[in-house]
Amino acid sequence: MSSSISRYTLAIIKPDILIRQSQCLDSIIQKIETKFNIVNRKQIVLSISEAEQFYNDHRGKFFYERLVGFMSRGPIIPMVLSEKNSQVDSIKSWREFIGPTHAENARKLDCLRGEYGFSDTWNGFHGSGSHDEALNEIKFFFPDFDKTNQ
Ligand code: RTP
Repeated sequence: MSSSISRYTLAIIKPDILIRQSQCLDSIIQKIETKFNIVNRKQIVLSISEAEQFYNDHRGKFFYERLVGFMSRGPIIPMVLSEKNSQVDSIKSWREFIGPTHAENARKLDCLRGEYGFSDTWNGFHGSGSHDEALNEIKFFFPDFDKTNQ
């Protein structure tokens, strides 16, 4: 059973948090650390072409340009997270923790996007959607991350 559990996921604190709500960053990190170990973390600003590359799968969608513009607009904090409970899938758990994509839906729930998200695009947080996506996204931001752990 444990072989189907993803131990790591890639999370991002998006620019809306760092631009508009940087005073909340410490409490957001504390909240995250109640449930996840932060294995790797850095703060960077993506170029437009890096944001395009990261969101390449969304190319052609109506919100793509807005998303790329938003994600390269200010600092982001990518993190490799691991669930403190090793029996729990980190990818699923983090996605539940951040909640639904759209702010209106997220606000109905107890989740990070509900508390800190502004809109459908400015929604505060990213989480990998699958095991393969997590591997690729971790590699994108942390090329030296030890893959043998994954
Ligand atoms: P993520 O990949 O960032 O964890 O988000 P997700 O799976 O919940 O959402 P997805 O559909 O993959 O969309 C990626 C990001 O695009 C922005 N978005 N804007 N209607 C809109 O304006 C819209 N829809 C999506 C969000 O920032 C979303 O997280």
